[in-house]
Amino acid sequence: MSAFPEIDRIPFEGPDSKNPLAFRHYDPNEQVEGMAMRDHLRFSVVYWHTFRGQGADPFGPGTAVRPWEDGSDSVENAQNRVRAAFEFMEKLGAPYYAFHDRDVAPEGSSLAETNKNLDAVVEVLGEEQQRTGIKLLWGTANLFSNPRYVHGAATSPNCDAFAFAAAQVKKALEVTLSLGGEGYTFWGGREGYQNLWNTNMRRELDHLGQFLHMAVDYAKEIGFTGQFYIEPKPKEPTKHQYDSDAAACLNFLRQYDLMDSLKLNLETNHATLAGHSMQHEMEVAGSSGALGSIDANTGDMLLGWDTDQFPTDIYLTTQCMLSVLKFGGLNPGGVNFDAKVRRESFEPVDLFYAHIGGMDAFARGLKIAAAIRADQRLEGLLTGRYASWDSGLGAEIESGKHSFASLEKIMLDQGDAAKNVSGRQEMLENLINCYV
Ligand code: XLS
Ligand code: NI
Ligand code: NI
Repeated sequence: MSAFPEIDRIPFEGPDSKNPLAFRHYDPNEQVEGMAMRDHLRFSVVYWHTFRGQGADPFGPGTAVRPWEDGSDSVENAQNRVRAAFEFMEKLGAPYYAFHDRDVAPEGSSLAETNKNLDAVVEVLGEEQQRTGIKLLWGTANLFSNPRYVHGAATSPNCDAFAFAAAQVKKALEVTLSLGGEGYTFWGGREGYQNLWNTNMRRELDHLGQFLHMAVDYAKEIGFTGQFYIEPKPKEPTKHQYDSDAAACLNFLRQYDLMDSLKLNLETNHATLAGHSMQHEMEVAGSSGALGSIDANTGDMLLGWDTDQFPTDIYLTTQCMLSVLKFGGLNPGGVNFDAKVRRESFEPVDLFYAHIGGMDAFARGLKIAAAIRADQRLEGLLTGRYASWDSGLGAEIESGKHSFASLEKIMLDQGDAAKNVSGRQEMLENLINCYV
């Protein structure tokens, strides 16, 4: 039985198409900088929002109309949902998906029963992957919904919560491996604090470091070679999440000797909640060789919480794709739509409109970014700005030939620094707008 009987495979129809169920910019086979768009963008659909989101908010229950659901929390319903999800992804033409363990299968009354439920659904996930060729971008474990994690998982004051989380991640890693997952993500969930009076921060951070080392060790043990990611977010659900932004995550990874094992999975709405732009976060991660994957979405500047909307802003996607190209691409990461349709967009077809819009916005951003790079004007201006470091004194300093004393001598002789050149911000902003 089809879950989306009225919808065919979404075609690419080009920029002039008026068909709302067609791509106008995402042509998976189009070559950009010598590689197919499909391989640059590596689009991924998230299971939690797209197949578990009901549209509930603090003021009212879910509104989503999902005819394939039987309303129960049974394994059978979960298995049928998998078939609906793969029909959706296949019709959309998304090559990847991502899920939390608890998105796909219901929890049982014990860990053993929960694992059994998960296995039963994972079997269908495997079958559907086989049937469609759709792959798992990354897996993850939900270490935040169950009340046992009320005070956190790896950072809980209750060592049993830590132990249960360890068991859960162990299983999630096994499942990710069995499905050929290309990565595994740690988003902090409730790893943070609401109040410092009841928090031993140092101890909690040490535990988190230990937890991640256990994950890395277990991955080695079972032969999981996928990429691990840590996903920054500054707040929600806790007041302060430990993985608050890219810089905080990098500091944590360095402190606990995990830089070689994890990269960052950056999410746009989390960047803005942290008071940064996504471009800032991408530059911070990329500059440390830690740009892993992106959770593509957008917030609403007038609301100020994690609204996880689908990205449609071409300026934003252009910035993202400029950074992606600059730092050598996302593979094995991808553009993962950690985004949800609005509560008011409750029909199944809205899931298509939302993803088509996001994919087209990123495809356009990719094409614009490639045009900016091909033109080399931006690059030329940037190179020129640092020209003083390319020869003479600058080159000598960079190569370590100088000290405070030798530089003092030079400046005493010279009397003053050479004149500065304008930063030309407005000119550069205008330049970018020539391509957008
Ligand atoms: C929540 C996070 C979450 C992660 C996966 O804000 O974005 O959805 O991506 O656990
Ligand atoms: Ni996310
Ligand atoms: Ni989010």
